[in-house]
Amino acid sequence: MKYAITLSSFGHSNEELFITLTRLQKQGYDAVELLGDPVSPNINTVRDTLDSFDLDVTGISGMWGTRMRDGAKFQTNLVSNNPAFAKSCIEYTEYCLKMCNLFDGKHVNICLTSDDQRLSMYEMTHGVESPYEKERIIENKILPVLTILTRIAKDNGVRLLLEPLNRYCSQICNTAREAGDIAEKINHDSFGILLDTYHMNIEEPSFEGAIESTKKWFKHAHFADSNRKMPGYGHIEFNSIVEAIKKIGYNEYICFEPNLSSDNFKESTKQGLDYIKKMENSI
Ligand SMILES: [Mn+2]
Repeated sequence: MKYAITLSSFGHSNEELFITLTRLQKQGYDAVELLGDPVSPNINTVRDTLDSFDLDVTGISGMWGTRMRDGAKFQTNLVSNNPAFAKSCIEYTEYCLKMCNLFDGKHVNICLTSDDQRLSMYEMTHGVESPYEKERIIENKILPVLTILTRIAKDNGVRLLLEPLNRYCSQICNTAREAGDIAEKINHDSFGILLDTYHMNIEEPSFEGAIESTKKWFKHAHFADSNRKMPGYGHIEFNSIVEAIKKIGYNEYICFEPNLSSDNFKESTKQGLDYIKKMENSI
């Protein structure tokens, strides 16, 4: 297995990229995952800096849903009732796919967030949309968009990976099973699934079952603990997850995607990495 971490996790630190990468390489990371940030990309600077390190780029994490960038709201929702906005979200994804190609990355994740209030939020009534209505949205709105984006991914020599999110982020595609159903319908080598332990911990009946059921499409993993910290800092039992991933024959990257803002982040990125590496070696 190889190990990576999302650079967006260090956004809070205002640390220079060179300093972050120097430490990550020393700590034993093999790669980093870049944020698909169209607001302050500095792509050439990032490329030049990365060139002086022995670190690969796994791929690009898209900025899905609503984020604050440079004090302004940045929104990307692939499921939108506003045609002009929906078009701009497809263009944004294309930007990420091209960026991925430029950095020799393998994939771009996509999450199915929506600006439709009924679909975007987990409301007091719980489970707002009926399964039938969700199916209708997937057939009419999502599959056509994913088909276009998969073609663009193929043209750029990279893969589009659908990442299920927990219910507090989106009402559509919360589980490995739902992602698997979509993947079967797209049925393309340039399309796959990314599973994230933080979201799985909320939505899946079993980590092992989720991983096993998506083995045909499983192309990447995000690791964070139950509280979004580095593994070992919350209460997820990672042993069974690492075992299940190895069992399906996956030996690519495990990419940590922690929120490091409340930790001694320099230490925790090392401790979490060592914790999982040790686990992997003992299985
Ligand atoms: Mn993730």
